[in-house]
Amino acid sequence: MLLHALMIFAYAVIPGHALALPGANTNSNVTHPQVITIPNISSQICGTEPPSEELRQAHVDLRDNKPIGPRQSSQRLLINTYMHFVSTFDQASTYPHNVRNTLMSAQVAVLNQAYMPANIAFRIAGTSYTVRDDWATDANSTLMKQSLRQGTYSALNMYFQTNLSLAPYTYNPDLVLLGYCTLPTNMTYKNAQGGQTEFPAADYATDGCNVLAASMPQSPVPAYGYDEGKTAVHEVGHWFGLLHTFQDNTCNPSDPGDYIADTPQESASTSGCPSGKDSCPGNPGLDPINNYMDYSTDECYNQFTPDQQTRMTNMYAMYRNNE
Ligand SMILES: [Ca+2]
Ligand SMILES: [Ca+2]
Ligand SMILES: [Zn+2]
Repeated sequence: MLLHALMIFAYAVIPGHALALPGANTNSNVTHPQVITIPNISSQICGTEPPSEELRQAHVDLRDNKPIGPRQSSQRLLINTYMHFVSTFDQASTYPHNVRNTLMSAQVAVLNQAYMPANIAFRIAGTSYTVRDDWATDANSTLMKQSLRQGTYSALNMYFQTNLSLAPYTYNPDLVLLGYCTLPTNMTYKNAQGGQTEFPAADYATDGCNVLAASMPQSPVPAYGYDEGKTAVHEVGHWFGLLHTFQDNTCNPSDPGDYIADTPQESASTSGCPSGKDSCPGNPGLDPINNYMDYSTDECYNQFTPDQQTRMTNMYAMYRNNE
């Protein structure tokens, strides 16, 4: 324990002067668990906000095949992806340069495998590394993203935070959050020449996905049950516009739910991987426990349905491409 504290001290201190990063609150008395346990509470799986009315309407229009906006061609989508690794001081020694690089490559490989059926691929366009306790716990999230976000609205920014928490500034492992992401919104307007112009980057600075670093594949501090990189797959599904498979569903056949025709109706999120789960027994199909947009554990996740694949590429064309 003393040795551990000294190592942190050595990292953070220049002889005679504490290294003070603006806004960084250091806490060198923290011990971090070897394995992170995610409580069986759905609010700690995904913190993505509910969809706007605008996004709901876009889902309705695409589901009903209304002629709105551009549709994605059959070309492969290649997404410029910026990966930002944000660590607390006490975790910095756990994630040295080579470990971070391994994690980010492994994470992109998992994303590429999961999105291959949708003809979507990701390439690392840039990376950043920050050691700041407040950002790593997701306090000052807006400032963090204003400082780190790269690229246009068509670029994916992912923030891998060592202590992503429901209660920023705390290190309580019971309050850990696996991830959340921003859903797409209209970021273009007609310019004086009648063409489409994108809003200034400052207007979408917070766009992107926050992911617990422990969910990355091969993490030295794995999140038990959620350590194969599938949290990022789920969150990026939101970035493309997908909703949860159990969204607003009471099993009433008229409930639009996730606005996806080929995911069965589901009234309750899944935890673990309970085969045969059927939260809407009167409606066709078992619950889509293997779907990336449910809340199952990583071993359970293995598919986006064909309608979800099409919806993602159409929404990308509608909201994010050509900018
Ligand atoms: Ca559905
Ligand atoms: Ca059913
Ligand atoms: Zn989610």
